[in-house]
Amino acid sequence: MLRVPFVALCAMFLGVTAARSFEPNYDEAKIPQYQLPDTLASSDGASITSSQQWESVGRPATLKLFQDHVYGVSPDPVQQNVTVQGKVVSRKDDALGGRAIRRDIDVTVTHNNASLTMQMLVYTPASSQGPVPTFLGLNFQGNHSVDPDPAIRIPDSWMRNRNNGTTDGNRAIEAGRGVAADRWPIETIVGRGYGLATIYYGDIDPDQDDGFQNGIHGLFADWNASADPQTRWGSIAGWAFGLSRALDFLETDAQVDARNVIVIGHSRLGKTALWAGATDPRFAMVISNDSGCGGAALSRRAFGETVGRINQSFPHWFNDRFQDYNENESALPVDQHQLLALIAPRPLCVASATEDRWADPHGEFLSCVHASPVYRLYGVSGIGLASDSVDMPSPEQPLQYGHISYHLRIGKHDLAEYDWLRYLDFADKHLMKR
Ligand code: GTR
Repeated sequence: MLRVPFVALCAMFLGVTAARSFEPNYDEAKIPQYQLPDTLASSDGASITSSQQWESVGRPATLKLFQDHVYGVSPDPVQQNVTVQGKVVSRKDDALGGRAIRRDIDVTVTHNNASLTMQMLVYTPASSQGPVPTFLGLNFQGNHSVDPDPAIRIPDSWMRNRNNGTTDGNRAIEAGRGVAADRWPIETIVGRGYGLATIYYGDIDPDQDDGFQNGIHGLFADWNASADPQTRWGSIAGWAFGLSRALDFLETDAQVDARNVIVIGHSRLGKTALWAGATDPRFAMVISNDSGCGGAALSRRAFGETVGRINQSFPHWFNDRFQDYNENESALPVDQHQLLALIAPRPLCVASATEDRWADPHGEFLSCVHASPVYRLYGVSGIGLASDSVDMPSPEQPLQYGHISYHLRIGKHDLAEYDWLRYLDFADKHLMKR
């Protein structure tokens, strides 16, 4: 038997508990002193003063920093000869009591003779005369969870065991039908003249640390092997890649106005929507709902969830280099306001919830403020407050003055009808008038 001295045993125990016990900071007074990277500084220190300069110098450099230090580098679909094909599997012209056309579509992504199929559920208003602006969002629990309609397919890809009767082990089952309908007010969306397309995020990549074996990562095994292990794509980048391939298909779809596709996501999928919007300028509008750490919240504030904590819980979401910034946020060459800046000048919604302190609502709002200078390069305002006030707006007093919308809903971490109504208003203002 191996004898371990008592002192060493105590030290081991303390080490383990120290690694596991994490006390989030929820006190503004205890936020570390920090200085944000200047969004408009180019690498030689000169200031970027025009949208042309931003697009030729600032934007590509900022995007590369996020690839190299945060989300990872994804394969280039053109260089990798990726093809995308859609096949309508079922269609109902009088869904939702005659209000919508519902289609269930297989979207197949092919690379090197191997393929991955994402099941996409698309609703468009039954009354629409032509292609409509459409929300595209990933869902957590399967397409069958967004509406109780028994005709919607149940995904067969890996799902986290929810231990609440809606899954059987790692599989989705009938009992999950409609369980997430509150998050997807489809009748309201189509009633306002928009389409909704949604995909179960596990169809793109399973949300587990599987070492690049499955899902979209697995489809690019050759590319992964040749990529830098420090910087290759994590799961957020994988899900965002899937959203872009979904958009490839929507560009060929007669019922969707592909010039007006709005990418939306909640929580980890809000982080994903932001990265999709940053990497793919074809998304006309971007929505981050309660995205928090690694999403809209400033990392340097280390308020609620921190970089160290997120990397400990979800090491597969980001690239491996992001681990260098655990408890070391100020060493990051970027912060999340620059992620929002990559979306300029497109309309962007950032939303928080009062009880969602884990996601740092104030840090999400400040990101909007500090992204605004890039919007101004395009002659539009960002958050649209006088002299970029940093005062937190009151709950449920949405700021929708400029091209960045911010609101703080009263309630918990969720995607609620209140949030959707704000997004629809903002889309009406910026997209419907086009
Ligand atoms: C939490 C995680 C958050 C957020 C959330 C979610 O556990 O700490 O960053 O992404 O999950 O996606 O539901």
